[in-house]
Amino acid sequence: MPTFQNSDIEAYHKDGFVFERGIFSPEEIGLLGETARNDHAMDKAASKMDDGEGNDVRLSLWNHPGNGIYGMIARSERVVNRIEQLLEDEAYHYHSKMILKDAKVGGAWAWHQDYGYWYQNGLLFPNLCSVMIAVDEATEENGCLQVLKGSHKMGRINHILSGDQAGADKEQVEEAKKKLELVQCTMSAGDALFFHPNTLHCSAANLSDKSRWALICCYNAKSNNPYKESHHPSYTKLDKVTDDQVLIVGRDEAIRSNAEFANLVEDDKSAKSLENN
Ligand SMILES: O=C(O)CCC(=O)C(=O)O
Repeated sequence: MPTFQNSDIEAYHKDGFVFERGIFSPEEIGLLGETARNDHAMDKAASKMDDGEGNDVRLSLWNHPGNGIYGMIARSERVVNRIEQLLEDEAYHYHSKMILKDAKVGGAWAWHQDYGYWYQNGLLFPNLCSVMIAVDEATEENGCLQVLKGSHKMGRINHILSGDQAGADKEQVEEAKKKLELVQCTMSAGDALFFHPNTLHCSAANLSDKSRWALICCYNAKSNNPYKESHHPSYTKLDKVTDDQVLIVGRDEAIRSNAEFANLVEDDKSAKSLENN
């Protein structure tokens, strides 16, 4: 079964991210894109978050992976085994989200660390990992993810609310940009980027005429079970599925869009809790 090579794992720990190109085939990622674009429940559940610069970022989020194609991807051995190599622990699903960065109107994401949000949720250690899977091609023009290489080694830095987003302390980001390489994470549909929760990342608004949708699945280590309840789950055993399930479920129109979307506006306190800091 394909997993990360030692050199990939070393790169992740050194840089705070590692790519796995073509982890999903064109048919698999095509089925994911088709499911998402026809998924009225997901569209309805999508929340808009003000990016503080006049645009909105739109995303749908769910806590449990479910049995649809989203769940088959998040639970697939090819993803979860790699996550477990990086976490050096059993992984459980913390949440997944579809970032709906639409052509012309998709907003920007301010520089932040995911742990800047998740730290509020009773997680003592930054032993989490996310995988961003490109549903559409991601280019500089349509606002691909940007990361600061090695920034995870800075530890968690202060975050303050900017629009509806938690933004990392701007002075520290500016200084970090002088020392660390900024990487434009251009991706083809089906590519994956695994990244550390303290990796500083952002993305520009999508002013192009091509949408940039992406699925981001986030995992926590079993040993990092949160000490208090939050809007994201505590340890819940993740049932891995064999890699062939992505196509089997994706080709079945009756079940492929199964997901229980969370109400981000009501439930998400990660960024909002910074209001009182
Ligand atoms: O999709 C993007 O451009 C950024 C998303 C992101 O940073 C996040 O969900 O934490």
